[in-house]
Amino acid sequence: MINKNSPIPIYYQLEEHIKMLIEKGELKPGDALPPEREYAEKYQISRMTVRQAFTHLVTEGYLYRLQGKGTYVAERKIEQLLQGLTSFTEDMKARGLEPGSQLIRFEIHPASAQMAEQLAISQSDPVYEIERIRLADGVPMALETTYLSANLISGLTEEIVNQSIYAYIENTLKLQIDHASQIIESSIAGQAEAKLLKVSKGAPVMHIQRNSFMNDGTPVELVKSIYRADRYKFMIQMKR
Ligand code: 16G
Repeated sequence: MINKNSPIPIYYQLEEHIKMLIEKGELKPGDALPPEREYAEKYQISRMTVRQAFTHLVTEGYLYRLQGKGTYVAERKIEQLLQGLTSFTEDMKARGLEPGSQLIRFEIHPASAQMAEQLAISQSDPVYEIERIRLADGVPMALETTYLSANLISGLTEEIVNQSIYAYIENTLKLQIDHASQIIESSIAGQAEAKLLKVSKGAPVMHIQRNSFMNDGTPVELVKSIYRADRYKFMIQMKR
């Protein structure tokens, strides 16, 4: 399996081998990997090389380390297509996962100057601010803060936002969400969000801002989310 005469670096060969075992399901999420020493002896390579391969796989999200315990296979990441404008509820259902929300905050307050501009409303107009932990099969995936004009998206309740906001907008209010822009930035989890997302402080996360609009350009929502980078990846198809 390891070819020492190959121009391909040994750590890379080991990485590919471990990835293959994960993809084939021979190593499953939560499984412990044999210790570095065992790999080193088995393939007659240095422990440094094994460590280098493990470290890359940790960075790529295939493995994770528990201090003093060892290295384990991580959960598979959810791959989200960026082409469609879908809701969290739709995304999870399409994957056979149970969508859920844990409501952290449900408030209505006057729009700040900045919020009024983003939602194209007047300053002091009422704005909903809704903070939810989004869950997939009960596991926190993202922390989402949604801002909506309370005059446009009227009648929201805690019960509604525990379900799907998009379903309420489209099926109950009969407003059509048409297009959106989205910005994705890398970051690390601060103390508060780490606790809510059940990751360690400093864990990699992605900050996502989505501005959604109706056909005529009226803003529908401004959403600021923090996604777990160990559970999510984004895919976009391109054509030249
Ligand atoms: C997604 C959207 C968010 C939208 C929400 C509606 C991203 C980054 N964000 O999480 O903008 O408000 O879905 O979900 O994809 P819901 O209909 O399940 O409440």
